[in-house]
Amino acid sequence: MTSDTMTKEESMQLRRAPMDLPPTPPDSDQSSDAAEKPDSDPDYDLPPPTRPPTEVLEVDKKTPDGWLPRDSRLIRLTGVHPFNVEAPLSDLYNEGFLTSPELFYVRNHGPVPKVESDALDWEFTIEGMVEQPLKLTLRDLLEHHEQKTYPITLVCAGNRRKEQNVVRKTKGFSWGAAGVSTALFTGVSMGDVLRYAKPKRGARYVCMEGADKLPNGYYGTSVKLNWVLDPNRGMMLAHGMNGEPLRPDHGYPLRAVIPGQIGGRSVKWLKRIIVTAEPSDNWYHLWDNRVLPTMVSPEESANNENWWKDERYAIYDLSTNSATAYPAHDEKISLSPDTTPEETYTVRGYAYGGGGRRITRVEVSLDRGRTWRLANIDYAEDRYREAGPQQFYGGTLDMEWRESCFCWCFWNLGIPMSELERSDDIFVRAMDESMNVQPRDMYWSVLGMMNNPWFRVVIHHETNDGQKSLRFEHPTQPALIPGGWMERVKKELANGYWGERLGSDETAGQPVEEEKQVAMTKEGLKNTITIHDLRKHDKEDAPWFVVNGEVYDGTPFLKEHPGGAQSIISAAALDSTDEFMAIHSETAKAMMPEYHIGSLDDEGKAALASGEASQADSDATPSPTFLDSRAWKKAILQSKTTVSWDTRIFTFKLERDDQTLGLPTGQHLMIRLRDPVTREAIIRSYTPISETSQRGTMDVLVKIYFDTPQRKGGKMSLAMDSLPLGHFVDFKGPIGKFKYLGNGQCLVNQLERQVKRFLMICGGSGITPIYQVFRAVMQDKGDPTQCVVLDGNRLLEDILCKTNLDGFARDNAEKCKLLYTLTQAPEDWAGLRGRIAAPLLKEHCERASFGAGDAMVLICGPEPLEKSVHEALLEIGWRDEDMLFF
Ligand SMILES: Nc1nc2c(c(=O)[nH]1)N[C@H]1C(S)=C(S)[C@@H](COP(=O)(O)O)O[C@H]1N2
Ligand SMILES: [Mo]
Repeated sequence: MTSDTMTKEESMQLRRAPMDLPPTPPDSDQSSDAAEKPDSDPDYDLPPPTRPPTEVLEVDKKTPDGWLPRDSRLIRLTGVHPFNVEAPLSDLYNEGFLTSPELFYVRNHGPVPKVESDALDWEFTIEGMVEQPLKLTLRDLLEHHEQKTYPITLVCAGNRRKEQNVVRKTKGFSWGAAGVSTALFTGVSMGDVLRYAKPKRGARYVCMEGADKLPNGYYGTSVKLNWVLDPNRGMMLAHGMNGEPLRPDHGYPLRAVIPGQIGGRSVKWLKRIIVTAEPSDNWYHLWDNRVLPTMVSPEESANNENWWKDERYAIYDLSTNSATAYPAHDEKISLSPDTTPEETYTVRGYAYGGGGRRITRVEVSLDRGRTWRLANIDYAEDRYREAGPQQFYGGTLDMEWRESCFCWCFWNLGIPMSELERSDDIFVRAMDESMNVQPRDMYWSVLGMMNNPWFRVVIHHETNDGQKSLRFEHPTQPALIPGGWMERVKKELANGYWGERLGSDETAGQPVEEEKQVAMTKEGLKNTITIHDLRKHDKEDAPWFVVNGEVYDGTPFLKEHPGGAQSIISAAALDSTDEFMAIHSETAKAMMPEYHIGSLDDEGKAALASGEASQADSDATPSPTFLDSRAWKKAILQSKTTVSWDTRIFTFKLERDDQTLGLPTGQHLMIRLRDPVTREAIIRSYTPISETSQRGTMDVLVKIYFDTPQRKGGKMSLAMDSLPLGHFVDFKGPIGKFKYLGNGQCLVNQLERQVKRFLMICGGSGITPIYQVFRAVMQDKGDPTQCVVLDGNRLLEDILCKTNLDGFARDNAEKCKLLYTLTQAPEDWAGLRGRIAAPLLKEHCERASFGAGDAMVLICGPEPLEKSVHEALLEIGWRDEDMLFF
């Protein structure tokens, strides 16, 4: 039995909740109609004031979550959608021990399921290896089971991942240190409910599945049955949070809450519980929430799936962790001359342990770990324990007997100002009751999870007009927000090492090789531009775009841009750093100062970083065509066909079966992948070979440039080749300055041009854009345009699409001529021999033989080929305006 299947018999056995369940046992020392609200002034913490958001934010409106009001203070970590957010660290800390639901971090893998009917009718099943499969509703849970309320801290396994990403990019997005929050959860003991279903002998795991349908199935994972049945582990089926129903982002109306373990096990919008003999085989259980050994590179992990199947690398209990909230990042303290030696600053933050283990000490160092001082710890969770059993928010608060610690604690330490003034940084580390202490060094791994090295805040000593002050700097800022000492000293950081080189005696890693930098800003220009101004320039008449926080006006370059005006227009008012840097040569970069008009202000940068100005990376509502020139769209790799030893056809699944690609003939699209090793974005343009009318899928032909002893292979093609089936790739387009409209009618840079004859010259995989135009001409019987194709390759078997090309030629002899030339032709080869160069071109491609001004040459191939063809064509009478290089 696996988590994804249920036999017919099993589903037949499902029955409504047995109505003969014993009623909730009356509480021993409290009458059952005791006040639902806690005492007016208890010793334990009550939730902070909450202001539930009432308005749908503008950015959410175009997403599948466009119905859901949210708090605008939250920092978006994965563009606009799906919703993955953390609060600014100081805001989170200021909430206190309990976090209000609107600031509680959110980790959603996809759209939030919308509950249209009465939440009490929400159904879920308990199935698999149980004597008594059950179908229950939330109403059943409320009516027939004992409700409990207690505080639980949830932490995403990715908390603090940005630090890992700065050292070396992981496969995860950049959480700051606020991927953690605490709430009072109300619900039913998961173990109690499972006991009613009576697990069978041999059952060992409890798989869970949510209602959120994702690209790779419903979200799901598993924990051990043994743990579920252990009251000390406190696993809960929760419906309440801080005294109110769960909010949609946190699993409304029902979720699992698994204390002491990574947040990923606490399945939201819970629909199925499946008892099994093996761990979950859900995609998200296998490919997420693991700490693979540090030497497993992203590439190795993609090539060898056994790493993912090894249960030893799955993570459950949280690792010991701590962070400093105050001093906050960029906080400044002025040192007045009359600061007395006794004056102190109270450094404070949070700490948590895993598996219910108590944090037993938090230590602070001002001398990089040579000496430590003990911080004070406030265990707010213990005050609920001490309160004894009582009714609380619709459940029994009864923690007296439980020894485990499910919550974070807050630590603080007063430090004399004079000592801060003499120090360069503040380190903090925590230890739990098993003496698990946070490590000094980072343990980097492919998914960047459970990051917990000592948290270091740097102290900058500044003097302004004789006024001395201290400025504090955290390691990073979440998402793409710039800032933090790790960015600053990036070059000195190496895998596994927590910080700057301490001195020559320390074993810091090798510095990272420096990239060649080209200045792209205008010297002396000091203009700042607001997000508001930028957004006004989002149209084709005056497109502005942003690269590395600098604003450029693309208007004067619209006509000259080699990729066509559309490539600039598509970037209008957007941050196109990734694409720009990936595609452009140093020559192109050197042209940038000319178009530089100012720097985006900090607010604008933050807005772009959090995706507010862009819809990029969003899963917007599907349209009849797949491509969007202003946003990256994801498509899943469905199959890979080997065409020859070095060529593959990759078939990608579009969003919908009835969708076409939306690519005009003659245009291209961009493909974006991450380099499997460095995680840098790689972007290249391709022309799919599938027909423009094809629905549901597209086919891209790619020639793989393998590493050879002489030279490194092609980054993009190697990354494509190592892509596992079922993985996403990003697409954007159309781009290109040429369009074929049919019947000889072309658009070149938006200008119409009537063509009677095409000369098409290509080498190797340069055939793909040529083939697209050629096919359009051949398939239209009424199109009288003549085509001569000159296709150069090394070996006969290197000629791509040959069968199709030959087929079209056979059926259209009157309007087409195919010339293949090979540099290593077999003896019986009847075609041309030699490379595409002046002699061959002179013999077959004289302009005179193509008629007067109504012929055009389309050329696509490697750069040296395009260059030599260009020169040779000029010599035999062609003019620049006749030639189009793809
Ligand atoms: N159904 C479902 N459950 C889910 C997820 C999800 O995407 N879908 N994300 C998981 C992860 S990785 C985390 S860290 C927690 C986050 O819970 P929160 O969003 O309420 O903070 O939910 C977990 N449960
Ligand atoms: Mo998570």
